[in-house]
Amino acid sequence: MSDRIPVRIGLVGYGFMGRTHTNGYKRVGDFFPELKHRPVLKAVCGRSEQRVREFADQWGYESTETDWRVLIDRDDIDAIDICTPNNVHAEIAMAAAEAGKMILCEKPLALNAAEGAQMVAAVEKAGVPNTVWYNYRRVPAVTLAKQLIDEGRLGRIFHYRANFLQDWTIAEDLPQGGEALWRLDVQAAGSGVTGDLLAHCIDTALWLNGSITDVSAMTETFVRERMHTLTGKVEPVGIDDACAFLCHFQNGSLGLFESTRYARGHKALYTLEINGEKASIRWDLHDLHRLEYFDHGDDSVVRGWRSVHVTDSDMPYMDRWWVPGLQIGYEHTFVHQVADFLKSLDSGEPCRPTFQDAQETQKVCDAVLQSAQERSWKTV
Ligand code: SOE
Repeated sequence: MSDRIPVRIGLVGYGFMGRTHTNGYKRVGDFFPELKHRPVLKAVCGRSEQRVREFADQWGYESTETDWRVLIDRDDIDAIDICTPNNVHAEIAMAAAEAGKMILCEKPLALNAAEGAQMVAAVEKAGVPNTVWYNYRRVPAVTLAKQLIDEGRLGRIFHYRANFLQDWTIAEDLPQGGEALWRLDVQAAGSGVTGDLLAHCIDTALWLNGSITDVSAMTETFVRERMHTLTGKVEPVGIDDACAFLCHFQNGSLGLFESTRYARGHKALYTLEINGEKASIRWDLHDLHRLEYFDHGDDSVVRGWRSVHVTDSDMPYMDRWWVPGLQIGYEHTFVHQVADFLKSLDSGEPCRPTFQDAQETQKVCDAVLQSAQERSWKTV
């Protein structure tokens, strides 16, 4: 460890994402030993002094703060990791950039593209390394899909289809707002499934299939009023519970996206399918270590969908883990993102998606929400 360059992490927020990121920091050194940079769990910040201490003790952070401004001011912090609700990403990121800290920001980048633009300008002015945690790019099967597309194996792409389906907000008596349920509060989240779930699908799509030029969307809010945890009053719900949109990609292909938190029976079913002239691919988060592949070039008597078990050591990231046939899961995508971030510090190359990349997703989300509101096609 002595010859390693420490990257002293200051984590803001210790919820679900605080845990996934911290797990990534803790495991990366064992599985990517060649990296010159190494994360050090320097400080975690949260508003409740007692709970932030408990988190620090459990996960191994050296110190705690209850004010993110104090954390950013500390000389012994190199990188700020933002795991807060969406409505404070911008303020924290801009202050961190100004203080010259590296920034790792949980998705989505911002509440909207106007805020995102300010964040991009701040990191570019400061010249600080930055990345956004769109972790599904780093599922080995999804990274493999990217390789196959870039190798031209699919040929011209005609269709891109993606869904992200959940069912956890169906109950009408589920409150909105507060620590666990801020995703239902439009002030904290910015939007509903569009910014939370479709943003993942859009990020992957832009990466795999290039820019989206225009969109036509519909949204619905099925439960229009919910008790607000913070005010104790029944208040209007401002988020989209479901959203579906059509789009054109720059490369001429057509896109179809759907997301909802009202698909009874589905917990986190992210699926994508891409149909090309020569081949098609299909992927499903519930079976994340498999990539379905259909190659029209196969001999017709054996032609069909193959289910590629993405575990061999020549598959993306898989030389780091176990032996062929033994799969990895969700948490490893965060280990991969940390590894790629550290690698980018070693090489000086950006770690994608950068704030600038994530801002493209933000622009699509804005166009989707605007299109749904105005019931018309919108240019991104
Ligand atoms: C919402 O339920 C959520 O936790 C998202 O916020 C995450 O980004 C997604 O990966 C899983 O679902």
